[in-house]
Amino acid sequence: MRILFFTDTHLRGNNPESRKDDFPATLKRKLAEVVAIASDYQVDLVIHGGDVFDLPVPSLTVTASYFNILQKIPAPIYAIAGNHDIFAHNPATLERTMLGFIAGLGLLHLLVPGEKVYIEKKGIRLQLTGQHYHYDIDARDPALDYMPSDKKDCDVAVHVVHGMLLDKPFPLIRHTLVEQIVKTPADITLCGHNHIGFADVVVDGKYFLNCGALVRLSNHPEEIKRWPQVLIIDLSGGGVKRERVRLQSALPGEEVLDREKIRLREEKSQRLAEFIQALKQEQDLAFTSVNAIVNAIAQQEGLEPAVREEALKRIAAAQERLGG
Ligand SMILES: [Mn+2]
Repeated sequence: MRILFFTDTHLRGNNPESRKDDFPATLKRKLAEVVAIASDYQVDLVIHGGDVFDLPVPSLTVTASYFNILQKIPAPIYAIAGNHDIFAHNPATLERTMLGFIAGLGLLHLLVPGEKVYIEKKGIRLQLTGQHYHYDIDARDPALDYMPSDKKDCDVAVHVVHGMLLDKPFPLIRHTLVEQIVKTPADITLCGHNHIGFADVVVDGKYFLNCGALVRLSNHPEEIKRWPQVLIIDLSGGGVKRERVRLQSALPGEEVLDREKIRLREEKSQRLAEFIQALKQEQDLAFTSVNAIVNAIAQQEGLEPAVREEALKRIAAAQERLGG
């Protein structure tokens, strides 16, 4: 049994700010290549890790132009919803979204959290479960989202999640670490959401895989370096053979992502840093001169000392609020 996993396709009808190419045309070429890979590898099953669409309700024309290609995949597609597929990070809105509609038409199958699907092909029985993105993911007990309740009546259990699963800690981003979920009953955990992906992690015969997004939306240096790919998992012979297939239709990051925008952003933040530094240096001087002005006014107007002191006190408080 062979599985093709891909994730974060962010189907949309226009260009992200940082892309220099015709993004919808590129997307169509990539999807056609995914169809070809699925066919070449004779996959029995395709799994999408979420963020199928870039918006919960893209236009009908945009949807048709992409699903016209995706429906040629010669195997069933199972998917979960990513944060971009739903409104307000709430999977309860799925029925009002394009992903919900597409699933209603039978163009793909949406996994239902907590429900097991069994697929049997070439003598292998697979248990498939999934978890959509939701507002509490990576903030509550990871077992609730990243682990199926159990593995039952099957050879291999696969669990798919759209969440920030990382192989090592990353500051400032709400995430879940692989080491927190190594007790999962699933043999294979497939993850989307983290577009950069990570190298395959194997712990005690359990596989934690994220091959990265099919598209590069941001001009982050990591994205420029990265090559879009899909993951082929071969379960025949009792093992879990993995192959990352790089998309030949993808172009080098430098050609599609606008470095000029990065340069401008870096320049802007550099200038901002210089400006803040200059402000800090000026602050003592400015502060002294404000005090001098208050003193001058107080003297000129013959104000009572208490008034002058109150004014200076308020200026000091304001200075403190501004961070000294
Ligand atoms: Mn995404």
